[in-house]
Amino acid sequence: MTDFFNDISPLAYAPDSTDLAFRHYNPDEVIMGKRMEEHLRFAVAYWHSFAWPGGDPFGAETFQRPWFGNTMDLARLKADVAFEMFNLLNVPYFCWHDADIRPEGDSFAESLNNFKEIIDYLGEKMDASGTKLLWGTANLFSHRRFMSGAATNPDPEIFAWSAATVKNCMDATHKLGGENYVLWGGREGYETLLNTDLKRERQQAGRFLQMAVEYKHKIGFKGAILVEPKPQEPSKHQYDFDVATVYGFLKEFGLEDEVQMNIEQGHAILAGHSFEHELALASSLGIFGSIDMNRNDYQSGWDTDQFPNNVPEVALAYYEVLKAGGFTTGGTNFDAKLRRQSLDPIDLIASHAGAMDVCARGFKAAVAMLEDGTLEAMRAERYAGWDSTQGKALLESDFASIAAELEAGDVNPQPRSGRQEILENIVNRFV
Ligand code: XUL
Ligand code: CO
Repeated sequence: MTDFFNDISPLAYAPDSTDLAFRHYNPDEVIMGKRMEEHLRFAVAYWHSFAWPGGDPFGAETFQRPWFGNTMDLARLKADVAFEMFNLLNVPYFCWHDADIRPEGDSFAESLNNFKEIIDYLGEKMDASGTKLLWGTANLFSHRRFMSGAATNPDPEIFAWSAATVKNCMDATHKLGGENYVLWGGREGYETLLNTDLKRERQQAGRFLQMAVEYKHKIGFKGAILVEPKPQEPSKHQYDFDVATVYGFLKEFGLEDEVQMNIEQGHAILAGHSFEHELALASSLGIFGSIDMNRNDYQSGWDTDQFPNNVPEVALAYYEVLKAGGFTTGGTNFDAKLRRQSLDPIDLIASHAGAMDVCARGFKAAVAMLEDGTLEAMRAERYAGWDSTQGKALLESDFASIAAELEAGDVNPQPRSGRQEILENIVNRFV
């Protein structure tokens, strides 16, 4: 035991409590035939909670964690504290980048040795605690070697470095029984077209992703490969802009049946979409995988990665997740970080606990909306014309025949109300 969380006790489900407790998240409550824990599949993001120092563009670290530093002992201490937090929160999953969990060495080989040692250490802790790995990923964006991209770098040596890194991160994810492998192209984009061969860079990114898929099959990894779209930040123009863009990219490289989406709330907002739009689109394209749950500041235009606290928004997101059939290998990863003034260990616990409660509350509202059925009935009614014999025949027809029929008749279709306010009123009954 470390003394970091000191006198904080494991959180319980206690709906009437005014203390640190869950008021809505009850992992054992059975909803639609499944325990809430199995529906929501919460994960803690190692990077924000244990590696992020609380810096911003105007100031360096505000957090002074006892495990900060570049040694193996400190990496083990970090893991000890992380698993203590997973236990306090009773959260079933976690996620990591290689750079979050191991100290950087002086060479590829030294970093890899550090990484492998920590992976074994995490494996022991996972066995002892029952915490599982939702996904692993490689940090191909923080170190200065990636400043011009990883797979899309103008320098082939960096492509090779990145490929070898992803290979080892996939091996480690597989070894730990991880359920997905994520690729977020942090620096896969550009700052100025003046120095960028856009066509070449996209080809490199496509080949890189094909190699990841080939390697997954080679090692028999049964989890999903997930791409995480984001429109900008850190690069001015990111190639994986949003779900629609990534789908076109997957089609181009023949990967649409191999790769799914990890959709993040804040990234959807930065792309000018709602979270539920990105979820609904991925689901309609058959590429929905997992979510990174956070909340973005609507004014700043940056990726603020705040903990979710807006129940109506979360409810609409889980409504789409449920309509997509729920999570299979995916889950709800809190890709969210404390505000830099939230210094204390209790802030880490309270932020996650509150986020889990907001998600549980939104999820229950989504289930209630689905079970009530009015929204879906009204949607079906709106499109009923397309289920009629005439409606079906129309899509089999052609412009000339359609026009001939219309010109011979005496039709004048009348517009019908879209009922948006009534639908919003219905949603508000549940949230
Ligand atoms: C960055 C982001 C990442 C990915 C994993 O905006 O969301 O943390 O989730 O690399
Ligand atoms: Co993310």
